[in-house]
Parts: sequence; C-alpha cells; structure tokens
Amino acid sequence: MPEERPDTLVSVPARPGAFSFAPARTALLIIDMQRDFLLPGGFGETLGNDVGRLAAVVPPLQRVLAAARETGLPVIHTREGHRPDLSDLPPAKHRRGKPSLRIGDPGPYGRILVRGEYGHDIVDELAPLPGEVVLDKPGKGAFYGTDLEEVLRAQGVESLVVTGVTTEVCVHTTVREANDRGYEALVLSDCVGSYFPEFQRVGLDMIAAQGGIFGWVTDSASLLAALPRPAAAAV
Ligand code: TIU
Repeated sequence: MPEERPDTLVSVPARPGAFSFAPARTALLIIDMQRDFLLPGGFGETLGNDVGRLAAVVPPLQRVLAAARETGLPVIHTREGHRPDLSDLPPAKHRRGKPSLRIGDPGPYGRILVRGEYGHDIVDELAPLPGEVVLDKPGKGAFYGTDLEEVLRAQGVESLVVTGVTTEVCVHTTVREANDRGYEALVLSDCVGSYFPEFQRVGLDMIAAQGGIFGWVTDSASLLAALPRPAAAAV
C-alpha cells in the first residue's frame, strides 16, 4: 500500500547527478526477463544472438527484486509477446531479422514469443509473486498497447527503477516512453543486459548524456544502499 511506504525523499549517486525519489511514489519495472530472451532456443537466439550474455543480469536483479518487495515498492513485470492467433503481430515485425524461427513457430519452449507458452514466461529466478502486476506488451516499449499508465497512476507512481532486457531495445524504448510521459527513470546498469557489449555501454551513456536526456543511470549496489528497508531485512 502506498501509504505504508516511506514518503521522504532518498538520494542515490547516479549519472548525470544524484537521483532523488520518494519510495512511496516509485515502482520497480522489470522488462521482459523471459525465457525466450535468456535461454538457448528462444526468440533471442533465433535472431542470431548469444543469449548467454544476459545471464549476468539475474543475480543483481534478484537482490533488487527482494529489496523492492521488502520496502513495499510496487513491482511490475513485463513480457513481450503476442496472442496465439498472432492478430496483434504486425507483418513487419513478423518478417524482421530473418530469424531461423519466426514468432509463432514451434520452438523448444513452445511457440516463439506467444502468450501462454513456457518460453514466453519469466525465468524462474525472477518469478512474479501473487499481487505483482504482469503486463503483456506487443511492442518493445512497455507503454505501447498496454495499460501501464493507468497502473502507475492508480498507485501514485512518479519514478521508475528500470531493469531487464535488452538495454538497447525494450529497456531503451520504455525509458524513452516513460520520459515523454513525465516519469523519472533510474536505470540500473548491472540489472539491464544486452547481447552486444558496445550497445550496453553506449545505450546507458545515451540515457544519462545531455544532463540526463532520458533518465539517470546507477548500479544495484548504490540503489540498495539508499533504499530504506526494515532493519532486519537490510542486514
Ligand atoms: N532483440 C532484442 O534485443 N530485444 C527484443 O527483441 N526485445 C526486448 O528487448 N525485450
């Protein structure tokens, strides 16, 4: 409940400068930590990517998720994917990238990027708890074609801690969408992952450049040190 969370501002060292937020008005957004992006044989691999590069995101994100739950921040998980009849899949997206398996084709974890399939769901390590919002999105941004704005407004959220994959695609698109809608976004550098090391670095630089043109960037340790938690949980 928002009224039970600390309403005072806390400050986190970040680029391009300290990020101040009220935990009472902040949500943790976890973008597309789905088997289809992280495991061999899923959508990410069909696009020609080395999916092993994303594994490093899981342990720090587990720690941030645990801390968010202890603090009482709303946790919103997203999943990129499409209806089983693919009626929400634009032909241009279907054709994109000449993948060996296209969206909707049967893969080792069920139909690629289709809602309800095993591969479409979130990895076990970050499984949503009952009561946490799981938001299905057809596009790269979490605001496009979803009710995310209504969810945030109903919970009084003004700031977002953004995590997930991939840095330069769905994380970036979502941060830009959030910025345009007036939300302040803090991206955790070790809790977002890319298939391309250079895109990871440049993607984060692009967010924090120009005085924080899209948002702020810090790491999970800095956020965890700043997040107020019950004394027993923080040790
Ligand atoms: N291909 C790629 O890097 N990402 C995606 O297709 N979706 C997300 O980032 N979730």
